[in-house]
Amino acid sequence: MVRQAVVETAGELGAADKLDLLRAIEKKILWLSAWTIHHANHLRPSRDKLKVGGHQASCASVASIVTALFFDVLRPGDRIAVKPHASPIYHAAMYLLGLQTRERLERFRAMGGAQAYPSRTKDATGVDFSTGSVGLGVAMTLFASLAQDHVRLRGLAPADLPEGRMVAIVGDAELDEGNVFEALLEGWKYDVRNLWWVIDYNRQSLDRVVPEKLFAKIEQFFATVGWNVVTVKYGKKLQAAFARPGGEALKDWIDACPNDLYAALTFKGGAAWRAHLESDLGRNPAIRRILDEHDDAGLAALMTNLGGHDLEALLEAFHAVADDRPHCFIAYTVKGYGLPMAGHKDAHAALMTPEQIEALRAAHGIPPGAEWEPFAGLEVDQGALRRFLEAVPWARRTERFTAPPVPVPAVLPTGRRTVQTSTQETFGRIMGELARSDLPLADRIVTTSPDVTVSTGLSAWVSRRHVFNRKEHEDVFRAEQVTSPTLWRESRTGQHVELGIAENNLFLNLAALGLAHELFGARLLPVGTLYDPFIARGLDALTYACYQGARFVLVATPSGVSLAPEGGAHQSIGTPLVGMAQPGLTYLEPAFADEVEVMLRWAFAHIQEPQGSAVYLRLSTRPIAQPDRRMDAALERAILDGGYWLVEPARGAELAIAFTGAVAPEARAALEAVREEVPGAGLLCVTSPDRLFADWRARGAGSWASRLLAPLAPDAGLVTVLDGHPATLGWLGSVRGQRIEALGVDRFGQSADIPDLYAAMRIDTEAIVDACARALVERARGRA
Ligand SMILES: Cc1ncc(C[n+]2csc(CCOP(=O)(O)OP(=O)(O)O)c2C)c(N)n1
Ligand SMILES: [Mg+2]
Repeated sequence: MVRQAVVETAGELGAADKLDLLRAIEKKILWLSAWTIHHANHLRPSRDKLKVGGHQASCASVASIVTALFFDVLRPGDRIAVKPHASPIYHAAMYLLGLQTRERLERFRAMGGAQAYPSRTKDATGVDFSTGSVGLGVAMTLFASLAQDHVRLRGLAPADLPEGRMVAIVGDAELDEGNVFEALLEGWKYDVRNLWWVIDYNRQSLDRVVPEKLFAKIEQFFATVGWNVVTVKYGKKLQAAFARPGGEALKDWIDACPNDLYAALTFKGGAAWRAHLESDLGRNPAIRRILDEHDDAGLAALMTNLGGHDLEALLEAFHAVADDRPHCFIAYTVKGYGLPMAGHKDAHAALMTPEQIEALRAAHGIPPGAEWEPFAGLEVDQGALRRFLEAVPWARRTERFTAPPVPVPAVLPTGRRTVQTSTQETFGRIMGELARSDLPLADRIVTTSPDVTVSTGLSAWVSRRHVFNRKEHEDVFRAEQVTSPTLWRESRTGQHVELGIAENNLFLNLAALGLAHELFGARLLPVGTLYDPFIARGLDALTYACYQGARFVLVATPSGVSLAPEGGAHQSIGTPLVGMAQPGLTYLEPAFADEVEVMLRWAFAHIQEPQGSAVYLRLSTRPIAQPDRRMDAALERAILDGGYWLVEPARGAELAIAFTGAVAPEARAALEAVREEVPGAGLLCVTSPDRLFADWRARGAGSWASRLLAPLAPDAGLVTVLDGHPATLGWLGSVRGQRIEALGVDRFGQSADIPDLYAAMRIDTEAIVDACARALVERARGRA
């Protein structure tokens, strides 16, 4: 029977009617998620015979949570990360809201279709935060909340923009990822607000049903860092059963029931529940009554009536929140709830069979052929449902803001350069000058670093622009006249976000700050610093930030073995390859101070361009002699295109040395030595292996690399060298089919000074000269 939902004159629904509509939505998105996955796996022709996959059980687990949040609780300023494996049910919710198309659902996990995991960049609409690598989307919401505070407290956000809650729907196994706890601790330090994590507590991960009583630990962890923990354990039916005389015994039994037994009985159904309850509690007259009053199906429904599947219980919990404290909701659920694999330990990747989906279709009252119809089989008034969906507050929001770009001046203030200097020192100096300036650019820069602010060159910047904190705090050392070059004043308008040592947090913070223009309508120019080797520590989070299209400047210093005595375990080798291979990130590595100036200015513009990217500058602490030259437009262009001749080769030259970064003195000395024998040899400074390579791949013979190498003889020898993996530049030999000697670092962990280390790694002058000799011998052999 179709139930008429009464729409009151004021346009407000009665609570009962709203609940009916929400229940219909819950049922529909459960169906659509199962059907979308089924369609992709069974009905769409396969060309490669690979499993398509999708997670019907993970979706079912959050059907009620998704319904409650998206269709009733969320408001326009709120932003949400949905656990990766709930992607189909999330897309189903967007479909009902008119934010997703049937075509894209039909192409779930296919080119151009709805993505396997919610994707900010690859899904057409609706996604605030990508998820996929578990734990990262969760923690991202915490840093998004900090970014929101930052733009609001600094008065950068548009005045009419509502303050939003940053919400995550979290798989319980995501809490096994350490980065979640790194974030929690940081959030506590910053007194983070407006943050909700809703944990889908189905007590199942991929492989198994977890035996631990994890909820107790979750409660403790979160309480320790100042969160409010709300447990939504039982639904209204079970609550009513417990309230009956003698009902306590049933509650005690369920509370004591091990997770695996509860899951197994859920899978087996009513008869199995009855058998167990009868044997354990059958003599209790109250339990007897409950058993007698329910048939098997009714008993199964009662016993699995957990809070996370009870819209009333969930809505009550969500709407009861009256403050902006961070909230963790532990919503008890069953993985696969409402589907045949419910409770099975292998539910994670289980796919319903054609027979099972057919039975579900029938049970949902959906006529054959109407599987994609949004309202088919729903026992509510369709007009009322349509009006309700059209009025869902969260869907009527600005999904992405645009913020005008911040102008970048033609030259940055750079201060006085010394004759011998390092690229790191230069970076620090420019940041100090920017801090001093009244450029609008400087007002939008926000720096952040995981406890290496001072050692990566940000002292001068921080001293002038201060550390961001909701609580103001003077530099006590300064007040007590203890001298230090760095003034550490914390203020609500500070422009540096200091993090504890946790590189995952750095990259998630950069991801959040680097999306502030889209999320919060305020353009920030984030600059993150860390030691280059520790990129590896946070690499997945860096990938995550780039995948979301976040824009920031990453300054990694020191790098390579050139930090020398400080080195050993702090050496980085493969980071240039990371920089080249990472989509959404452009890697540049300056050798000289004037290159840093050019690159940094370009970076501030590039991160704001629609077709731009994040930028990674790999810097060094090694002071080196600077070339005596004036920057001009041509040199600038060449630096940004990826390279220029520091010493021009003669036309038809038979040899050239190409180098990147801190090995400039060795490369220059080697060239001088070689020029005695090969006067026409040239020295190529490769300022961005990444840009040079990408351009060569795109344009081949017309590329900058090809044009740079054009003066050399077709069979000239090339020697490449850098303080990093030799593959970074080794490809240069392919540009014109030239013989290559690729020098670089391929071993790790030895402390020493530069002469000893460079010799050991074979990137010193002697090694370069030797490589040149080999290249010439090979060339002669090739000619003979
Ligand atoms: C970093 C990372 N490691 C491994 C995986 C593979 N993986 C996908 S889901 C999953 C288990 C997730 O369990 P839970 O978070 O409890 O989700 P649910 O039970 O809701 O499906 C694992 C290990 C992943 N996606 N990301
Ligand atoms: Mg789980």
